[in-house]
Amino acid sequence: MIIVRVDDHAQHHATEMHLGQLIPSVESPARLQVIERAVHAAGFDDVHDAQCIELSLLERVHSPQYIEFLSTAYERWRAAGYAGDAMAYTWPARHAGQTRPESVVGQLGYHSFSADCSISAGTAGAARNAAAAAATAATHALQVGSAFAMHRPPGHHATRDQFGGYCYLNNAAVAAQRLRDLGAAKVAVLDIDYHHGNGTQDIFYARDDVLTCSIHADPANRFPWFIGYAAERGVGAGEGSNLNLPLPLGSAFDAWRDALHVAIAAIRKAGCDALVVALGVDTFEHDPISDFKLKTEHYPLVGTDIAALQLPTALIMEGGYLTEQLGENVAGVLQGFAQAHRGSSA
Ligand code: OKP
Ligand code: ZN
Repeated sequence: MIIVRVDDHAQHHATEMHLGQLIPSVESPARLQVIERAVHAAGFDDVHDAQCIELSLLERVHSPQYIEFLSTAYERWRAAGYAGDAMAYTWPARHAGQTRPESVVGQLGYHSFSADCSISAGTAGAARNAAAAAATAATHALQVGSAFAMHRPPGHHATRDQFGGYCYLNNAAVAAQRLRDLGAAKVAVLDIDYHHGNGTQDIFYARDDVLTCSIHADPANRFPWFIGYAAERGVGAGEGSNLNLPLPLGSAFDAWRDALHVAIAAIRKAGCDALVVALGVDTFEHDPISDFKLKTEHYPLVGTDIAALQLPTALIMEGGYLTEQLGENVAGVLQGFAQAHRGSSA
């Protein structure tokens, strides 16, 4: 398995509105340091730098207007005389129109859906590097069978033109689009993060060339609250190409693994020829913001189950917030996967 690394991620450190208090985001630079250490210690030494990502690929996933907004928002915020990180405080009311305000403050509300993250000085660059790592991993996956994009910030909550949930550019969607562009006819995105991959669902909702599957905490009681329900199955040509498997709060590995097998069966049935795994390990029993009950010993089994699909696979880093065991859990998935995956002769 190829490991794709990034530069400059530590310059992204967002502010988070957490239940009435502004705190440094739990999606911290330290997360990636422990992941890098554990992946290296596990013996994965085929490490490649992320290659630059073309704007044209990014623009197949995100709106040009949003990409431009992301890269200039922090400077505009500072130039307007505001302190701290750029953060929204107003979102469109239910029957508001679609007007995009001119002010950066208004545009922050237009281009985000939650106040759990902000745009800091290094956010745009780090988000771009993460998307680049995802695209690079997808390319390697087609060439050698599998690759892991080892980056932050995560991406699966970012929609075509909104950030939120610690996510700015949708790395998994970029990987899926890259796989399509390189010739995969039908791509599956399997999202195993604790939270619903709302952005990925949204980006591909009307398309039948990308099957999106997400196993997550029931949104009736967890972020992202308004989306991620089982009844959401896609629209138009995309009807039947979205599979949500919400689970009750507190779910343990047995129930979680049953859902994984349902998703894997759906991917098989759809005849997908490449796979993107949105790899979050905030399903861990001691994760500070989640409540599933997966244990460290389960993560290699997760990797093994996914490898059974025997598809070219790009594994894309998402969430996981207990830095103590984060690295071990991520490396566990990769090890289980690598042992069971046949790879490719190409
Ligand atoms: C990102 B990923 C409020 C917490 C809300 C939402 C969770 C975002 C998780 N302070 N944060 O899916 O791991
Ligand atoms: Zn998550």
